[in-house]
Amino acid sequence: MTTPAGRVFPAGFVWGVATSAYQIEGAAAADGKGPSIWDTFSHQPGHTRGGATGDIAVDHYHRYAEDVRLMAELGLPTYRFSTAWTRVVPTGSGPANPLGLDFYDRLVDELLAHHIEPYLTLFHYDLPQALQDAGGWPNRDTAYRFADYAHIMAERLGDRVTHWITHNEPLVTAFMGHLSGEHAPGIKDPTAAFQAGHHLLLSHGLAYAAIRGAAKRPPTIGITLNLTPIHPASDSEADAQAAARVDMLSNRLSLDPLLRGAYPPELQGLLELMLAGALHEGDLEIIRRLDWLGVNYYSRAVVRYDPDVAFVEAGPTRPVGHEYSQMWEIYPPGLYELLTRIWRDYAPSAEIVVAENGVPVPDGLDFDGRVRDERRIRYLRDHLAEVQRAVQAGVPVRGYFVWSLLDNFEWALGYGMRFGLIYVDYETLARTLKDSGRWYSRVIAANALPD
Ligand code: GCO
Repeated sequence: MTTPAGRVFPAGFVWGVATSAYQIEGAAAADGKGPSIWDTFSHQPGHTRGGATGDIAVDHYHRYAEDVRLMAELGLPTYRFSTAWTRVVPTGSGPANPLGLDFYDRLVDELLAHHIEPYLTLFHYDLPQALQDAGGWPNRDTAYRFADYAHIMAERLGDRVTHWITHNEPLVTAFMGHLSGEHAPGIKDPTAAFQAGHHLLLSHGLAYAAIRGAAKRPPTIGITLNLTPIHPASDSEADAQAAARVDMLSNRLSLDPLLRGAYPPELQGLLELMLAGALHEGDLEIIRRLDWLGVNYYSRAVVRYDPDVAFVEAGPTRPVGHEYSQMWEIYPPGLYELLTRIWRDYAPSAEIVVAENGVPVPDGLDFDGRVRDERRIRYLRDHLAEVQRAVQAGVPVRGYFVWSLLDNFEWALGYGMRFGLIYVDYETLARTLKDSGRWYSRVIAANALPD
């Protein structure tokens, strides 16, 4: 059997799947784990759909060995997961909890025993509640506590873990956590949102240095950003400007400091106001430390001018005649647009990896026990074709991770959204490989898209 050259990925292309601690682990108070802001937030009424929490999630904490075996069956060469800060340092500062560290030690060993390379994310939204009580991300001190935690992790696991991710989607924490309030800690305060964003980026740079200082094997350290092409709803000048403003706050606000060492000059006035006292001399030098950039892509946004929306004066629209998933428009060319834009606008020395891509599909077990999630297969195939197009256009994309390995806790949306390559029965917690999982396994084995 031959594969047409255009369907083959570059040699050494990194294939993986991604998860995060609070979304899968459960065991919310086991073995000395402290509470995080997501434990608090999900337990307060009205924050999550159906009052869902991550108390049990998919019980990965107790079933990790089974989950690693499933990954091995899929032929996965890498696995991206996050560690829960409050397992390791229950109150966010002070001594480490040996039992929490032991869990990640066991997980890493289990992965390596199955020839699966860990990609370890240090922060995926679950800030220690004790640090929130002391001011959370809007408090500069939190950035230094994060670096201490990074040091502890690198000291313990840096002999076996090479690939590190400091933060997942810092602007989601900043804006959904501190402006819209849809995510923990549920704050609605623009100044807090911008200051949280700056301290998250600062803590990335501080953690970068901490990991380098403590890891025994030379690490590669990245950050993952949710990036979204922003398109205007019409040809009007007002819509074009609205799109540019949204782009500034959702994409350039993190890309520019990380890859250029400066905030977008167009935001100077706003940031002087919002970051008054928070932006210290030297911060931008610290932030600009990066070995690789993880691009999380799900969809584009189409916006129109709306003077009633604070700051951006722009609101979302849903173009008719397009395809939608349960959460967003399905728009594969957006991934090509994003990858080529990053390359064209920034030419980063940092490597580029697609660190999350996936789709919620309301799938379920058929009569014969199979999960026929054809829409997910189509989504993944169409997006991987766009990755290939970007590679052919000269963008050095090094890898691709599917969100997610398993169906899991989708934050404010609870368990309603299924993103997994593996189906989870939330009553029994039984795992069933979906058709998309089988399909992805073939892609990995061939390092190519099937015809
Ligand atoms: C995020 C996270 C994931 C989500 C996924 C689907 O993007 O918020 O990285 O935790 O589950 O993106 O929304």
